[in-house]
Amino acid sequence: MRSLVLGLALSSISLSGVRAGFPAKIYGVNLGSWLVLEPWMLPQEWIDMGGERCDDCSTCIASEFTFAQAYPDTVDDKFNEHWLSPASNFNPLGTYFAIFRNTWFNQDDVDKFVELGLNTVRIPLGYWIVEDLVDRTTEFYPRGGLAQLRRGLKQLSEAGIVAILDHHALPGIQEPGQQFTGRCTSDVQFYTPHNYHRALVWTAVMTALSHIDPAFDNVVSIEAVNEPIMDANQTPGYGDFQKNFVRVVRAVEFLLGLPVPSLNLKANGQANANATASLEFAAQLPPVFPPEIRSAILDAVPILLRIGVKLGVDKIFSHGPHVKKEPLITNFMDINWQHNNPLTLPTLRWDHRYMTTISTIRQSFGGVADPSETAYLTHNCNLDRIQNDAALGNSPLYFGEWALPTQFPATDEFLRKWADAQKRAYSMGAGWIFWNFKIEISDLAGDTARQWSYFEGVNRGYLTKDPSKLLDPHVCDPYLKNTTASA
Ligand SMILES: *[C@@H]1O[C@H](CO)[C@@H](O)[C@H](O)[C@H]1NC(C)=O
Ligand SMILES: CC(=O)N[C@H]1CO[C@H](CO)[C@@H](O)[C@@H]1O
Repeated sequence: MRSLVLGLALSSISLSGVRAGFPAKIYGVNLGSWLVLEPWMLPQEWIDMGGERCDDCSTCIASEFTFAQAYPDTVDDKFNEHWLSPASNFNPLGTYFAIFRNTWFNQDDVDKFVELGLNTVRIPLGYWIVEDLVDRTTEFYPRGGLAQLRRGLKQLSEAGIVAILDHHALPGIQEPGQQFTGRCTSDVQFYTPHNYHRALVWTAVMTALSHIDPAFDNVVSIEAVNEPIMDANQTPGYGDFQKNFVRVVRAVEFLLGLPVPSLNLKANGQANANATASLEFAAQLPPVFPPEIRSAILDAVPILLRIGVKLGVDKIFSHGPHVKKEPLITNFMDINWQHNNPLTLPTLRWDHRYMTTISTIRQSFGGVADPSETAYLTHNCNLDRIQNDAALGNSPLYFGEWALPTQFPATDEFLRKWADAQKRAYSMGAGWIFWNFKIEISDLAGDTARQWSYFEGVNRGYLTKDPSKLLDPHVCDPYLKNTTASA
């Protein structure tokens, strides 16, 4: 379970003057292991599907890639069952067949989010959800995820919950030996022109769908890259990729008819009722958008047209007006995620109006605090991450992944305190998103859910039913370092 050192990831968001659809305070959960499956979170279902367990996840069927490679004929059906198929799920009365209730993400979960006052979800996605980007001679992934994403977004939207599309698993793999990249391998190829290009095409497709497809109405933000390698010396070109990510988002929006005030671009008069035809004007984008941006958008057009046909929604592309909402909020790991001179946001001044931050951090708890209750609480009660990031322009900022794992056996009493201390700290920023909404409850999973599942944390009383509340608002009083400003 090496993935358990995942720890805590920080993300920061950039706002476009107004909060384009984000709640005033983000209280959310990740929909982890839904469209990017990490077997450690549902070990029994994974075995039942035909997967395997091994210490080094590159040596057995322990990721989506190796699964799809091993079961080319059944992989799509198996994953569709995991995702939950709407076609087979609803009977004519619109109620559920009980048999499908145990699939990973369904209406019961959405209802629970509402009951628990959650207002945001972060949805980890693989590049393979845009199926045309997959080179099927060397890359193996299930098909059908996009229909599920649309189905889930609609359910969330009806519940008033906004969504972040998180590019969690990148083409070429962005980090070695991790299930969350979709393939456990030491062969990391994301940081290459070919794969940066594919990630930009993905971004263009997702940006266009976010504005055009009514199913994407509650999408407020797209995250560029989840958890790149932390040593910036090993990620050549990643800074430029992040700039290009913003440029692609803004260029697509401009072509669809939105102004880009920071670039002095007024609403585009050439945008017309045919969205894909509008995007084909990418060839004539102003010079502030380099050739790479134009080619990414032009490559996205036929993909969008095929998506429309395949999902039977091609009419969405020809019924304008298409831009119904604020510009998307571009979302990055914060600057402190990487070391060795990572790109800092100030180099992106040209788009400052829309993007105020890049953010990055991995905090495996061992590196930050000694394995003791006091050290953990002292650390979180005096967390200076938000101020440190703000000093580097990485503000506003939300905490994109957090949970309750410990490097020592934790008592219930400690978990209550530690959940409170974390929520207290993270709420001083733009808010927080827990990893994960659920974890499988099974013998094989053992007690993983106790420290990694939001639902289970609430059940066991570590987390309050109202996310804005703490069990003990004074949890930090004994731990505050009185030299630092306390809140
Ligand atoms: C819209 O434009 C695309 C080209 O991007 C074209 O293939 C399609 O036929 C057009 N649709 C309509 C309804 O005109
Ligand atoms: C670490 C420390 O000295 N904390 C103290 C800060 O102040 C509060 C209230 O005055 C004390 O209760 C803490 O012990």
